[in-house]
Amino acid sequence: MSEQTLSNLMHEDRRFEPPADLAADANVTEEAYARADADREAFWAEAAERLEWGRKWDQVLDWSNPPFAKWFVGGTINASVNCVDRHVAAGNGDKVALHWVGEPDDDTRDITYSQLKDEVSRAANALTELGVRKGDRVAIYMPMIPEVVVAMLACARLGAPHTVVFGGFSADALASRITDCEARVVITSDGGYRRGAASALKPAVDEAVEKTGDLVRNVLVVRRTGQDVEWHGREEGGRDVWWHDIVDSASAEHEPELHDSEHPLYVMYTSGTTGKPKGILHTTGGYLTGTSFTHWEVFDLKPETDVYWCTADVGWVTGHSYMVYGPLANGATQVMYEGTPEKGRWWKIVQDYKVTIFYTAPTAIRTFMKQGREIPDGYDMSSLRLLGSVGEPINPEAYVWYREVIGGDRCPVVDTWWQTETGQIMISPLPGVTAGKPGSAMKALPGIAADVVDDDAKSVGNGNGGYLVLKEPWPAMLRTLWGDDERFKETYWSRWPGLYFAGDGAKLDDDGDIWLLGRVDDVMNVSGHRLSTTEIESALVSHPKVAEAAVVGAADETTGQAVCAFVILRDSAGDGGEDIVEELRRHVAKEIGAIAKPRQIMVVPELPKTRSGKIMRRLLKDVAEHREVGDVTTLADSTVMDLIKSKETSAP
Ligand code: 6R9
Repeated sequence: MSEQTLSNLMHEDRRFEPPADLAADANVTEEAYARADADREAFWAEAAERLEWGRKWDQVLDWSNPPFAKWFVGGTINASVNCVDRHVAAGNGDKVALHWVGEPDDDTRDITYSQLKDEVSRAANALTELGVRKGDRVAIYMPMIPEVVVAMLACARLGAPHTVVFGGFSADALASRITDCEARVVITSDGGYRRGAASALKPAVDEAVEKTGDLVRNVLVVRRTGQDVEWHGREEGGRDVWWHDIVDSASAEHEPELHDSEHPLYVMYTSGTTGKPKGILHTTGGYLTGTSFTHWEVFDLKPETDVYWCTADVGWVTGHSYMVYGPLANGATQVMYEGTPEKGRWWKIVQDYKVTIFYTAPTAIRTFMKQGREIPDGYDMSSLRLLGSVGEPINPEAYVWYREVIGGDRCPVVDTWWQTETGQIMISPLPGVTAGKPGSAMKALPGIAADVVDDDAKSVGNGNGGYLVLKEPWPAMLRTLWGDDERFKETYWSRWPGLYFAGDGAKLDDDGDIWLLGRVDDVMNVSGHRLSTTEIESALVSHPKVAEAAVVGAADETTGQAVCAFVILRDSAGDGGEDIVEELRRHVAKEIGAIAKPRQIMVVPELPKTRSGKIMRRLLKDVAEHREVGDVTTLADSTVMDLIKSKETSAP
């Protein structure tokens, strides 16, 4: 990728220094980089010391059989004890762990660490009664209610790896995951609230369970909405059990077993891929070390005073690492919200609970930009002190808007790059150290070795682009793909020996800071020029009338690929005016160059996104190439594609 491309992405050249008070009292300072470089294993061992272990490890890292890593070898630990019991034992039992906010107004619950410990213990006893034993897999398919956290921690307590399937996924998606990891128990709820109405979950579980033969022995059901459900109770030889029947009556005493550091903690299936789902396996000691340490480091968490809120759904890895395991292991007080981001609701929650640290995705930020700043301006968000972003590259416009409008121009923004596979944040500014550049995730964190390389695995050096790789193992790394070691090696480690290939394109700027450019499969080739989708999207979004943009490369007879853009206009732009398409094409040409001018621009009401906020470009590509639209089961809202297609047929 050219110099030109880099400077285009960097047309916002302001730098934001860390606030002086934050820097003065930061959990992690500049010296950490050198300390970690000097002895990486000692650095991670120190991070592991923050946790409570049964038996200490004999060896920090066993990398004798790459790419299969073992961390804290010989150590024993229980994740659930680290997330609840030890905070109670330390005298923090009355501290709120979760400020849970339901979607219906005034439907809230505050849950302290002691209450959480009792609930987790009851659930662990109830699961034991259902025959769940160490090593058994449990599928969880639930809305954002406290019981989902309880269920996960109860599984972790027993050493029964969970696999959480996002509640918006179809019965088919659930069935394939249950089958792949052979889950014998499914935990779900009758339904949940979405956009003001109760929607059902149990029927999808019934359908999925039917499809999986007699694999599933029990379905444990939380009553959330009270809607009617079809019921096959145990008394009539069925498999359904109400949560309130067996969990509420179970004992709140549960003696936890210590598990091996490498005992499987959970399997998380990655979405958006075709064919058999990839089950990312995370284990216990290293994962908990990596997530809890980075949560404390990157968000500068002060557990005594901070109120932390990560808006991710628990069905996504961010919900696992930075809503459940990281924050709870750190004894944080956090907000958990059941609903979707309706206008103003999030900001009211920030105001009501005096949220200090807020972590969300660029797609949400761009949606709020589209609605206009009047909405957040109506709330008092002066409690905020730090903002985080995850899931996609954050374009400079969205970064600056986030910082100014949500963060009152005082909060640093940490743009955190990581993956389901990495388990923990890998590349991010340190809020007390780094002068942030809008659009850049900056540097690998202390203890992490990242680089950008060319086709021959050579470092590209400053000022150049290539592929993002990780050069050294890290504690929360995936251990394998569930049941498929070969595919694990093939997918991540085969391109260049000894390097983990993340699948992302990236550039190093002149200072050596990293700019993520999206998945390498999102790189287009137009008349022999490599163009990044991120760059053109960023150019489109910098136009005052555009709220969001998605760009795909569609097959083109003359140019190989052609740029096709889908844009959502800001509310204030109305229909954009007659010449909007031409206006935007000219704008891209001006920002990047004529070569990047989209062949086609469609103004659309919505974009197809996964629940984690990633735009599913392959579906847009289907539209751009006039094909039947592919599998939409992983979309947060599967009707979006119909809207887009109807736009296409009505276009002149
Ligand atoms: C945590 C999560 C991983 C992919 C990753 C990359 C993209 C995530 C990013 C980012 C640029 C960031 N990604 N964070 N790209 N800047 N700060 O999102 O996990 O769902 O597995 O997705 O998301 O492309 O490879 P996951």
